[in-house]
Amino acid sequence: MLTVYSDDHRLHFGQSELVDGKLQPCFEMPSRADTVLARVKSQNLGEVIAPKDFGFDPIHRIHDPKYIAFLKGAWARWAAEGHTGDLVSTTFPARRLRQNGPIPTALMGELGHYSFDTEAPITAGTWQAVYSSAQVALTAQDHMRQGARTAFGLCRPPGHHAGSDFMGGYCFINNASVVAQAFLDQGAKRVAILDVDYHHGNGTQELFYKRGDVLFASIHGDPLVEYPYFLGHADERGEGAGEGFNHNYPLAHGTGWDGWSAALEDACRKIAAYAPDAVVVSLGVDTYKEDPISEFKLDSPDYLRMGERIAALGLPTLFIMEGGYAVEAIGVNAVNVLQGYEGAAR
Ligand code: SP5
Ligand code: ZN
Repeated sequence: MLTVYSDDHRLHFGQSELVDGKLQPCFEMPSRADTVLARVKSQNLGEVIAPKDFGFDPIHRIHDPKYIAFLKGAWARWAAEGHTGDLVSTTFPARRLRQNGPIPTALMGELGHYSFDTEAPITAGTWQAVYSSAQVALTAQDHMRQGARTAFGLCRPPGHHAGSDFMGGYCFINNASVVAQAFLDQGAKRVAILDVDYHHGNGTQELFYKRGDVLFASIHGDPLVEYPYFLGHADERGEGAGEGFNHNYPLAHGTGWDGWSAALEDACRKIAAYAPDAVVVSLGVDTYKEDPISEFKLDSPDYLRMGERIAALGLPTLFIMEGGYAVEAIGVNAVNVLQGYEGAAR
């Protein structure tokens, strides 16, 4: 399997995040991608290539160009104001504040408008890392356009919490959604996105909620008790043309492979019935038992089984890296999914 990877991810390195009332080093750190890349190489998964540049058009198919322009220019504005620390929003338009009023002109106000939490710090190199992460995904997708049955976009930063015009949850550009749209724009009639990250893919759900050409299935911690809290319940089934094409599997803290794999089985049956031309997997491995911010109990061999079940769909499948914070283990776990897939697909 081809892996696409760029060193540019290192340019995004948030200093700290607020956890349990204390500023701690960001869980979403550069060593994550290094660990996964090292495992790809040590397992001889296949060739590793740098991304090509597909420009802004495929990104603008998913995200508001005004949001993207804001992301691109935010650090320069922050630095011009004399700041050197991370740029992080602290004010958000909650209920009964204006959602669609004038966009603030002050940097912090505009940032709040384009954010839903404090977990997507903008640093000096964030834009370059974010742009390259999207190009990593698009290059992996292009490899499949040229005929490959599968590919791996080793994206960092991740993307599934980012919506059409907001960042949050360590995410800025929704890489999985960008490539799903790219498949459609190249002639696919239907694409399924299977989100196996521990957290609900709220951004992805929002982007395709009213559309019938992308089915979204997500297996995640129950939002009653888990981030991102405000989306991801089982009764969110899609709207309008999208009615019936959104499937959420909220699971209890402590869920292990038995419960998790039952949800995967149901999701895979929904995907098979939908008969998509391609599957995009939002590949988070924060479901691991040792993950520092998560409460599922998957073990490393379970990820082989995960890949095998996805392969049994018999569909072209593009894997896009999302979360996973047990840095030592995420290489083994992510690559186990890919090797499970390849072993079963061969
Ligand atoms: C891409 C992705 O996986 N984003 C996840 C963002 C989740 N951030 C929420 C962090 C909350 C951590 N709380 C941990 C408490 C440990 N005592
Ligand atoms: Zn996650």
